[in-house]
Amino acid sequence: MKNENALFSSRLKAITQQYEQLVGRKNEVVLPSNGVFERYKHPILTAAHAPVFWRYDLSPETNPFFMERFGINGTFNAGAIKWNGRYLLVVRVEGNDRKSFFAIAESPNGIDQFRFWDYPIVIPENDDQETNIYDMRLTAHEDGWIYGIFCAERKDPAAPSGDLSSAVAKAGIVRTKDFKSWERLADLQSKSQQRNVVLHPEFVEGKYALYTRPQDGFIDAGSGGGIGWALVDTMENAILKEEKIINFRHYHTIKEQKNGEGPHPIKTPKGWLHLAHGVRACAAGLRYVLYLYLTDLQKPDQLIAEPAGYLLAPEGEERVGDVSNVLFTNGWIADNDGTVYIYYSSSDTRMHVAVSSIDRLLDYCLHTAPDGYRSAKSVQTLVSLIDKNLSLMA
Ligand code: M1P
Repeated sequence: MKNENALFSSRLKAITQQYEQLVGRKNEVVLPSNGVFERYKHPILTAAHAPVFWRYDLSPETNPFFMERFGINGTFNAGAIKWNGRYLLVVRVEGNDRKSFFAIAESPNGIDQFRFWDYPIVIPENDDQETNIYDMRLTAHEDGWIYGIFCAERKDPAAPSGDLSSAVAKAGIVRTKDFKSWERLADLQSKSQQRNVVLHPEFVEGKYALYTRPQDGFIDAGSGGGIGWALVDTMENAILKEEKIINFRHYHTIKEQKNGEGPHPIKTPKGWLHLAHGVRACAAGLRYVLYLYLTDLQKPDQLIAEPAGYLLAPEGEERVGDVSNVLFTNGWIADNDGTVYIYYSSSDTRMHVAVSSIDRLLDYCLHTAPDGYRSAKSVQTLVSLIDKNLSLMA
């Protein structure tokens, strides 16, 4: 028992030290960048950022070997908001048991020192209890509430017996004013399955406006043509009546398989700036990348500009994780000085930040050629740039 207590003390000390070093570590900008955004060297959140008192029972009587009692598998796909001067992420935390839940991590500067609040968010359940919840988008709406829309996943009741993987995705809705107490509203009613549903921050035509992602199945977007747009009368009993596609999928692009709105768009002098994910299929499986598009200020459902290809794609260690070759985003923060913090996760495992500005992202959106959908068009774009540059260099 004496030895076991010594073991307990030394393990507690070592693990607490390791945790404090990790959480207090300064991040470092990676330069030179491509000019559009800067990546940071370290992930901002990993499974090891989960507090020691979440993972371990701290009593030597009930945990004499100081072993993990609640394993954390990943911390990813976080919604983001600036609140009382602090950078908050509502993180998808996944346990070793494959269940996801939400927990808030807070940083003083948006790029490092993210620390989880003591308790995860307790999301109230509706009668139709879901099995898994994940990927919350936060919107501080002009009605005064902060809404969180997330994927509520349940086993498909129509699945044949023996099929233990077919599921149904619906949009769950909660709202808060203090990030401590959360009110659960009815799930969004929709004819098709829905994931990546996002609330626009302003009323449009006196209604709540939603970005949607109609999908035929749990994984396949199928006949769902891309990112949708719908107006609903109320968030208390939100019903999707009419839905139209505003950002289409296309053959042989980064979003041929599926796409989905990221966080809610940022209002800029030149339009609403949108961040989304696009998915294509290849021999290695699905590849998820992030892209931007711009829509009209008065009519947020009208496309103004969309650069060809991706803004951010997995690099280095980002390529590897639970679901490899994936970048996903559902959070960004635009500061008053125009700085934009893009929070993205890699391979369903960890969180990162990339920093840009509204001016730079608008410049990228408005001055990068759109997709011509054929190699010949891409060559034309490149040749005109070379012509221009060679004449400047002559
Ligand atoms: O595993 C990659 C992503 O797969 C899904 O994305 P989509 O909604 O486009 O189908 C989601 O489960 C997402 O959480 C996950 O990161």
